[in-house]
Amino acid sequence: MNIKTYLSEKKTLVENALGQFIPPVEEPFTNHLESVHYSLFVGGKRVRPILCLAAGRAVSDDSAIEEKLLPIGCALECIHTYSLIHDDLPAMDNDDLRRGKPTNHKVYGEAAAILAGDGLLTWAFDLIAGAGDSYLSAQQRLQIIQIIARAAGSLGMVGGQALDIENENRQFPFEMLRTIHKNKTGALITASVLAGAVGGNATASQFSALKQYGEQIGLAFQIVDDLLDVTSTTEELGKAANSDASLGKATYPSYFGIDETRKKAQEAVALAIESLKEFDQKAEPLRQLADYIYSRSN
Ligand code: GRG
Repeated sequence: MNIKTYLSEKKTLVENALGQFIPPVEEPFTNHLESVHYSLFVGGKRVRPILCLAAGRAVSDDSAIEEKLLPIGCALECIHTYSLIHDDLPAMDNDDLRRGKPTNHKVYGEAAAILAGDGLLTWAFDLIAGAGDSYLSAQQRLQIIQIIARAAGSLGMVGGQALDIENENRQFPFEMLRTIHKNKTGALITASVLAGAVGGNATASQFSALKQYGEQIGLAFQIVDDLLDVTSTTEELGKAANSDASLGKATYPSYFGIDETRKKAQEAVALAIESLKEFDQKAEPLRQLADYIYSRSN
């Protein structure tokens, strides 16, 4: 399989589903919904939904499994987009550019940006709960809600973001950086894989292998993000380059230098692929996604 074609097909699938599942821009909430649509449809690689679909396919013989997982994938993208909108706010990273376009608060103002994030976060759980039984059983939806809520909340992404902000301009042991990355970025990526695993009826041993896979690609994803911040341009990234240093944030390259950091990302990718050794060819997209995460350019 060709990973570029795979990614582009799945991205289209996810974006069509987002168009179907997200409330249209209509009265009386026109302005609010316009700001929600702006950030959701302005671009993005859709990595989390694609991981969810690929994990479901890796464990399921149901050829319609990806379609059944679309509401979950879209919910993950809503949560991810909310986190980016809030992360860009002046009270957080204060960024002007995201996904190659002005950030939500630059276009709609801070209050509207906060509310766009709030709306997306809440809508995500409506989407999962409301995916009918023809998609997933009530038991599966409940389990998926818990996996995603835990990963997105105070013991996951929100907690990681809090630690990240508290520790700006501070020296701290590497272990703290690991904890920040694991929660801020890794938790939602791992949850994306696990939500797909639950939807695809993974066995206990498949679930635990996919957990390891998710943790390693989550780590690789953030290490590569740290690397791209120092090696790419703002144009290539679609967001400000060198923002970590200007915000006084510690990163993998600031502890290990660029070459050693690259090795660490490669090691994480290798461990992710290794954790899929018991899986058949249906896991090929997951294997190639791990490589893609290492080689991505934005
Ligand atoms: C505000 C609660 C809250 C959390 C914010 C996601 C996040 C936590 C902060 C974003 C800061 C950042 C750049 C993290 C590095 C990894 C990351 C999440 C990058 C952006 O994700 P991509 O590359 O973005 O998947 P696209 O635009 O492709 O969806």
